[in-house]
Amino acid sequence: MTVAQTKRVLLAEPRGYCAGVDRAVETVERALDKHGAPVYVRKEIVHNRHVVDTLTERGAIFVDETDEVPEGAVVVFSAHGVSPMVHESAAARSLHTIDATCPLVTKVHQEAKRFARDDFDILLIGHEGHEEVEGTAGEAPEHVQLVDGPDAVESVSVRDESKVIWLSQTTLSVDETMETVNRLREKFPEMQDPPSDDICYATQNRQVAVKAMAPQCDLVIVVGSQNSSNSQRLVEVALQAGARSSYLVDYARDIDESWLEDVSTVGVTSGASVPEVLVRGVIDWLDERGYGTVETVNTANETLTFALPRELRAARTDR
Ligand code: 10G
Ligand code: SF4
Repeated sequence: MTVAQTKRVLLAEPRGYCAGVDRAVETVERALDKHGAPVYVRKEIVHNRHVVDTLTERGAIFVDETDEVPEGAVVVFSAHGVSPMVHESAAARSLHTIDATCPLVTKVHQEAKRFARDDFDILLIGHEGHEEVEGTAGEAPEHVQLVDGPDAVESVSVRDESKVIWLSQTTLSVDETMETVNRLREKFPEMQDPPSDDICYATQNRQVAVKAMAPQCDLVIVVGSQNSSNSQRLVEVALQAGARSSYLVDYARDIDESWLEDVSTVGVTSGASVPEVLVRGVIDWLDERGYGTVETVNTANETLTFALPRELRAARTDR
């Protein structure tokens, strides 16, 4: 049978927006409705080019730090969370803050605070420089050490081996994190586990769906931006699970035609910060090139939603 006769697309489910992203994007939209433009947003509300560009067109102004926001203006904190220092500096400038931190990130902040209060050494598994890790570590900088992957374990040292706990960023590779944890436990056998999973349901579900799909795929296209940690992880998971090749693209126009050489099955998925319209664009692009059959690979059904920040809740029911 020739490749032309067997071309098909496998579409991972779940994919795309998680509950925290949905809430964060809507928070900026409702803040614009309520307060009018401009509304300032500290950092990218979520790590997606299209989302940031669309909100910019609507009147959002994205800044790196609160000192770029005029005194008294409205500023939204991104879904990835902020350290207490950021809250303090916003208060010092009398900013009107709206916090779009995902409740599942806030949960990790609470864990960090609690274990710091009990004087534990907290080993925070995550990626150096990522905003979420900066926010979580900022809750207890004197107790938290960042562990950026299995190879970083060697250099970790603690004060008291009987009072050690690991926590993590919410968007990591589940398998790589377990490898890091296993190495940490070899070194610190008494190390405690987090009270509940820090890698969130959405991250886990998207990785499970990719794992189910990847062994059948010659190519897996992950829709997502380069700075999106969870989207990057989906490319790694696809390759580890047996996909012959995998690439991350913001838009269909970023796909290189040469990736389709000798490809019969293309897997498609998207990161937690990616609007479905971008996945549609990829599906249409593939359809135009003969990949017209689309089969869904479903490994979970997601129903979780989060309420908007309190001051914007009325605006949501008014819609
Ligand atoms: O995957 P990361 O953390 O880079 O973020 P994202 O904006 O691409 O996806 C949504 C995830 C978060 C807001 C982090 S909790
Ligand atoms: Fe929340 Fe998970 Fe989405 Fe992050 S990836 S915003 S923790 S649901």
